[in-house]
Amino acid sequence: MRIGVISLFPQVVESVADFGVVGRAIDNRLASLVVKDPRDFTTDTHRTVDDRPYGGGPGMVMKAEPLKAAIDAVRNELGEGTPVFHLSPAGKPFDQRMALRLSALPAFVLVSSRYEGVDERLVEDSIDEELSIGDFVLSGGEVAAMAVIDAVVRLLPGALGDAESAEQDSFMQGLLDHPHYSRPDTVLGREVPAVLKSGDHEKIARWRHKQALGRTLTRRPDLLRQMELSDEQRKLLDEYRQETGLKADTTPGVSLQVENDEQTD
Ligand code: 4F9
Repeated sequence: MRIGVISLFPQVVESVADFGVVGRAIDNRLASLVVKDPRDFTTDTHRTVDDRPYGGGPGMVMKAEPLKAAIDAVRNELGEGTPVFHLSPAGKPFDQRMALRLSALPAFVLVSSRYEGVDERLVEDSIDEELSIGDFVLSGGEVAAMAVIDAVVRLLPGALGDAESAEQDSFMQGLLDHPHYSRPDTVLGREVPAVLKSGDHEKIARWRHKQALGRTLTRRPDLLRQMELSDEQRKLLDEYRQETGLKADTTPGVSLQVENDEQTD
């Protein structure tokens, strides 16, 4: 997989290749990274990449032309039809499903912008899709681009060791992860849940599944609502509610006991 990135801070983006799963994948040639700086594609003596917004207001807007030239240059290396994504808080939410979609591509380009945004005509001309990694504003798109690269590259076959395998990741099942425990038995005055020491693998799997469902119910009811729950999963959730004293009908926006119940936020 070839990944292109457009950024005014190429060293920041290139640092994803220095460590961890992404670094190893790049070392092993499962993925490669090409980073271009729009400032290198300016034609004026001051190498201007931004300008004041038409209509007034605070902040600066990234100029279309240096971005366009940088995108064209990276597309020239990665293939003319390579899709281009712009990281923006106004984008479509980037999630595990989107990560899976991108992991199947031979190449893609991520555009990181700084300042208040980019000239909309560049978006219309050269951006296939805008992606948001969450409902917050960053100082620039670099950290968001690095998050996307990490989420996608770890899905490439061979990127993770056996112990890390991606299919086990909670989001692959649409649920939050269950809690994890390691030695010793008692730490910070708290004991490990007894079931995890029982040696009964079926019971442990059931307990973990229940915790994953329960945590998703309390923390991300929106995720549960998108799921088709099995009878067993409903039973596990009922047990979780009983064990934790959670009342189904007081959970905001969720009533999972009734099938085909109309859901409201
Ligand atoms: C991009 C925030 C993607 C969230 C880009 C400032 C951004 C962002 N997701 N914030 N520039």
